[in-house]
Amino acid sequence: MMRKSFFLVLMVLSLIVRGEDGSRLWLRYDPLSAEKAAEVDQNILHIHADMTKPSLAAGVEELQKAISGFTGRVVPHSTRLQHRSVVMVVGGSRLAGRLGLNAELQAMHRDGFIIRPMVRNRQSYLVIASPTQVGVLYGVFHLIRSIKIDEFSSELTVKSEPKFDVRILNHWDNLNGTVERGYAGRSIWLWNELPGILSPRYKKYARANASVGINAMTPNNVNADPLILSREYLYKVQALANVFRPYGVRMYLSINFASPMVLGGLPTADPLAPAVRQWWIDKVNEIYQMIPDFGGFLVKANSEGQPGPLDFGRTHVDGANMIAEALKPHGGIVMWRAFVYEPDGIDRAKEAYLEFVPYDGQYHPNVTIQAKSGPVDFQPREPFSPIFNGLRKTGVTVEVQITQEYTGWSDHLVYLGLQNAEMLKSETYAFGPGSTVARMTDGSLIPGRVSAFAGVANIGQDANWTGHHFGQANWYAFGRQGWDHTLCPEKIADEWIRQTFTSDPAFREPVREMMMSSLETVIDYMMPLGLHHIFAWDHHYGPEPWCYVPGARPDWLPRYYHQATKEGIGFNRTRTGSGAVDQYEQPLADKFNNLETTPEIFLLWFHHVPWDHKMNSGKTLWDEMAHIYQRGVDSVRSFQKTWDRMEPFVDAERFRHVQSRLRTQIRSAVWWRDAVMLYFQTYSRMPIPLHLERPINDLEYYKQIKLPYLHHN
Ligand code: GCW
Repeated sequence: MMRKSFFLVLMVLSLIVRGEDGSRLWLRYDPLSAEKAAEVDQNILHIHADMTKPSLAAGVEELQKAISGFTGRVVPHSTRLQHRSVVMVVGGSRLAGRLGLNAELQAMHRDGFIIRPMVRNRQSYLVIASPTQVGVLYGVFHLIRSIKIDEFSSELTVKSEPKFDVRILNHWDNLNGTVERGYAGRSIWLWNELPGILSPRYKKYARANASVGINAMTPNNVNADPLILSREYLYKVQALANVFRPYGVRMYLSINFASPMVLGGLPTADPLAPAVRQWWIDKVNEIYQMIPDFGGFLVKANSEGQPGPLDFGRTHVDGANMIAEALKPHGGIVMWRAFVYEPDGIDRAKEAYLEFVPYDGQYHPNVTIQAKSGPVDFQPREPFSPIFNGLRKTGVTVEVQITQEYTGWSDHLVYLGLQNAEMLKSETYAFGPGSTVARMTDGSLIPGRVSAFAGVANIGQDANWTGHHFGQANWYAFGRQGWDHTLCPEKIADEWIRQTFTSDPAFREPVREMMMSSLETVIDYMMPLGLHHIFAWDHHYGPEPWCYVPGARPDWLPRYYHQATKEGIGFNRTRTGSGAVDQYEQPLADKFNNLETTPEIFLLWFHHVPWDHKMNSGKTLWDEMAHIYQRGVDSVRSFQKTWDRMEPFVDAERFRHVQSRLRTQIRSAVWWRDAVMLYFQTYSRMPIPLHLERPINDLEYYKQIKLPYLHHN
């Protein structure tokens, strides 16, 4: 009794000292209800694992930490198999043989795991087994999660395998500590301190990734500083890789295509020049000597001013294959980005397809073409990029954006698990029905190629890692969807809420509902009906559909995208316009080509539509827009009300933090609604329906908002 109350006092004290800053993410191991604690206490008395294996040792540490947090009891590690043990088993080991698991494990994905109750000699165990140590660690995290979300029992039986082989976070972090499009403070990589000083955050980061199955990362921006490949920086990279290794997070690097010139002093970076090819071979060998399990390179070439093979009269295939050849002997891969567009093109949405699809079949098998999910640029809503139905013999990777560059930064509550799911389950028809974007990229339909899912990270130095507490859900969901893209986003949100806040239905249900409507909400108040890229210049936070910057590339200006005139609005991508519809497979091409059959969510993406066009609701296009913008604003107001009702269930610190951000979000939503409607009204000349809210400022006011210093770091 004494011990118990002492333990409780310690817990409370540590909470007061630590505060509830969100730093524990979804890995919060707080005391369970007596009933749940008893269930754990009865079933998990010991842990048995080969502690010489680093990932198993990490698994034991994690499980001990979790259970002592849940029940106040330290579960001992035991070198013998004992009754009611959690037993960690790696395929091929003597133990796996004794338990008769080898054949089953051999047939599994290397990261997959099974959790299964087993009885041997009248002793019962809960076995966590995988072909690899890291797979066992994934199983441990699964077990911990199931305790938190009430799925645990002595009969827990699971078999789980990832859908994508590479589940990778791309950090857009610069070596000087700033983060491109980062809204959670400065970079977590303290390059100046490395390799000598290892921030405790590195291990926490790796552990959080492992808990959701993320197994790869690039620490540096795709606008890559060549310095990353210098010997000096490779030592720093190596130090990070060593911390990540037990957690199964493999190191990849973003590289600058001109590195042989900048670092190597060569006169060219021409991918066909023998000296250049040798430079890459030598550099890759050097890296593998330092980091034997190095994953490969991510390359942004000939895009937004980055150097690339086109600068030397070569193609993307020449560039990608040259680097792939250097990596191949080591089993490394090249993730070659397809985010390319030229200022003179007639339709930016068509360009990646035009540049990459003609070479289908020529890329080496260890190359994957990494394309943003939509054809333009991470807008609140886009149709899927047609490159996913164009490339049929090449590995293709979907890149999603976890950081909220175009969805209100870390100020707005937007659950992106929904956006990922919408993209991944889009039907491309490339090989007939069932050819979803997920199956075109996970290796099911194009076997023998790289299978990967990439996300641009939203992580920074902020105590809560992601700026907004609900931004954590986007990191979490990315990992869970990379593991299993068939998981429903609602289930993922529910899991996250239960682990991060509470399982109490009075909290969980309304908050889940809020998350589930949050994507539609941001689309409503920013860019509904297929509108896109009417963002303010450079910062991409607020609206600036009127934006004009003398001398700027036309495809960096909103007019290029909305094309508003007195007659109507929208980008004509049909056969009478840019013809982008024909980059889609039938029946989609015809469907998008026809105004009547185009889903209204993509109306202005594919069509230039008269202001008085009759919508499905019976309203004119103009009235419909007015209603939708208002709906978005109303919805954010309802989020505020929902959240305020949640006060009794949340610690004061996180409660106020989210509350203050919802206030910012409603101000932004009103700004968006007013600015966009007032601006387009100068074309439509139609009134805002009288029963809707009136704008609170005039257009001139909104035009003055410039936010020149609107950068979070
Ligand atoms: O969305 C745009 C961003 C750039 C980014 C680029 C890219 C890293 O505005 O900041 O650069 O995309 O994806 O390469």
